[in-house]
Amino acid sequence: MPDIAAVKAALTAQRIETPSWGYGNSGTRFKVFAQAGVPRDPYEKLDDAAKVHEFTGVAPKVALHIPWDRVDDYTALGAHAKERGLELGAINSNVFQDDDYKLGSVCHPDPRVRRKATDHLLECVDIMDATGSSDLKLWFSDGTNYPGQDDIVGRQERLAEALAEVYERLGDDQRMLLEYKLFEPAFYTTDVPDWGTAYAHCLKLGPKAQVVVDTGHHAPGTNIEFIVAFLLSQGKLGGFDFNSRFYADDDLMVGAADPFQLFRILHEVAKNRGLEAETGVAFMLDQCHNIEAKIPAVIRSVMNVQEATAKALLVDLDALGEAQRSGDVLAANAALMDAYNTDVRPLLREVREERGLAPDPVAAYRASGWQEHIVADRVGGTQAGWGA
Ligand SMILES: [Mn+2]
Repeated sequence: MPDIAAVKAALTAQRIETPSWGYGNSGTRFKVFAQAGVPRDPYEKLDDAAKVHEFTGVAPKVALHIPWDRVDDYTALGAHAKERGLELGAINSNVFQDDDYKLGSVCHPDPRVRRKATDHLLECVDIMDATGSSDLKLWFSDGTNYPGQDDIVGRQERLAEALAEVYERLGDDQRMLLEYKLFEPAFYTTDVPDWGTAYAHCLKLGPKAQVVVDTGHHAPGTNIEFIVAFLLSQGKLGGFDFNSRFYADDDLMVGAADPFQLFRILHEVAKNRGLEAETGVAFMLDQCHNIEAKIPAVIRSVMNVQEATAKALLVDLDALGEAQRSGDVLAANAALMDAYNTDVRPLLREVREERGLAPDPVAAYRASGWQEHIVADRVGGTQAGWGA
């Protein structure tokens, strides 16, 4: 049986990075719903993220999105984070919200547009230098809508050229995380549609290029845990963008639609040493809270990852291995199901209390008065929002 002290130590050591955009207003392509008290700038987003860390104890890193989080002085933003016990995490580039990018960014047929897009990615590395961030997260909306619109292989070559230039610019302790997504906004071809394409580019680039798995970016029925296990075994899993999907890229709270899938993913992570810091797997959230209160939703999401991780850590790997070697299909499956069906909430409450945290982070947040404070205080100015 797993050693409970080791399980608790792994849960205490796990770090879950929250996204700056999860604190701002967001919506669908139909409507962005504003909420009272939402941050008006990246500094206020960090103030909210600090509350998530204060009550969970495992969320000190905050991912930024450029240009949504553009500031004049990134060193000052880094200092603001540090004062609140936070660090700035992955820098997410944005080459999808400009008229120039109608036909793509780094894969665009026009070299001028490709230059502009690549320059933005290089600027993101400059920002990483200032913030101390180690990860550049790349997601490209590039693709085509109609058969014949552009040359599929030609676009891959343009992509490879841009990636190589950015890769060369990375410092020794920096890496690029290449994210894939099946479709949307392009509907016919997407230039980085799947893990295989991302993996092939990363393999060619070198050890500082790794794949990021956004759990919402697959076709229905895709076995994400297989992808995770394979990438981990090849040293190419850079991290996760956790969220949850019922249909397409829903960006709902992680574990909402399918907590069993989240458990299966985290079982592969735990089993293949992905929870060990030196493996370098970044556990990031990439979610939008359109209709639910934002800060408690981020806290809930962190807890959902913790619960799935705790269950994964409770898998009796000795019993599992024994059953697998002897071909005992039912016993092997039972080893996973026993762990999945364990109520780990008492264990997590204990882990928190042992660290001096409240056992229920959502209740502690609600009792803290922070929500009332920001609603009263953040009046006037422009609220930060998705796409703003
Ligand atoms: Mn993502």
